[in-house]
Amino acid sequence: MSKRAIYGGISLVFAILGFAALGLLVSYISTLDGDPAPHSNPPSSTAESSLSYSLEPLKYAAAQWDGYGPGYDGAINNPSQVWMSKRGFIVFSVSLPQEGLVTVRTRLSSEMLNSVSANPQDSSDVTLYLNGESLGSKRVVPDDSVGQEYVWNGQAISGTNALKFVVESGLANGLVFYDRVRITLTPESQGKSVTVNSTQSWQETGLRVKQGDSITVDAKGSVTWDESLPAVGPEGGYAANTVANASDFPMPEAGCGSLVMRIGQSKYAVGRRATIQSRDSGAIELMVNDRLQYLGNNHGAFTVNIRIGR
Ligand SMILES: [Ca+2]
Ligand SMILES: [Ca+2]
Repeated sequence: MSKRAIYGGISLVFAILGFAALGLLVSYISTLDGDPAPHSNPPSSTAESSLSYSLEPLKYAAAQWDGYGPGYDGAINNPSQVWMSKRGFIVFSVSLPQEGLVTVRTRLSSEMLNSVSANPQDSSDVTLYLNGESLGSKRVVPDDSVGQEYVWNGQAISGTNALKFVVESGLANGLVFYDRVRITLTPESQGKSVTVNSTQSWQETGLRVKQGDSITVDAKGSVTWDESLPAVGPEGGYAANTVANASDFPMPEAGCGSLVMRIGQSKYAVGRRATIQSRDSGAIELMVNDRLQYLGNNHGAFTVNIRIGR
């Protein structure tokens, strides 16, 4: 066989490989034309009560970007980067079995076409919306082909949840995902209902929390904390620190007759509704914000629902 024939054979092989690669690219692009079906993996782990999910960036539910993208580098089943240019949005859909607190984390940078940048002006301002509600904006690093991890927290619903990453205002230089979008759901319990009597000091709820737990308290009802004044709801009346002997109140900075909470050494103004992160581990106690020595002339009670997320 002549040298020329060998080279001819080799170029033919390269041509075939080239056509095969082109075919793969075309079939990939065609998958982007339609709306990919909403996708979420089943829960991949259950650590205590929380559930974990991961979403592949290429399996988005909807996307629209100026210029180019979403496109990808690497293997379609395991891309090293999924990128999109300038302004736009990408929406992921995830089905959750329960409502609860969610943490969303993924590795991001802005997107420079065929280059990297260390210029802060090449960052992107990325806002994450969960079911239409903003979870806040992050200024993500300029495209460095590596990215950094960004974390958002929100309140998810039971059923289908939409996660929409938006680059629209401020610095708008596109977006790269280097990783799956990882979601941790901490289901919320239905909560416990307790009655807080206005004539008693700190009242045990029978619930205990660990430091860092999230506690949501809802209260209704009315109490009279001073017989010469109208009854008040859980938000109370004027601030206790505007009356005499204010330091005798459990929380002088909270309203007179309002609902207050104690966990370990820390106290929290609750009012009609509050979500707090506990600074201590301990039992949850509640009372009406009134001076301990003047509880006896009070009337009424609050009905309180307490939910704990971890
Ligand atoms: Ca790039
Ligand atoms: Ca009183």
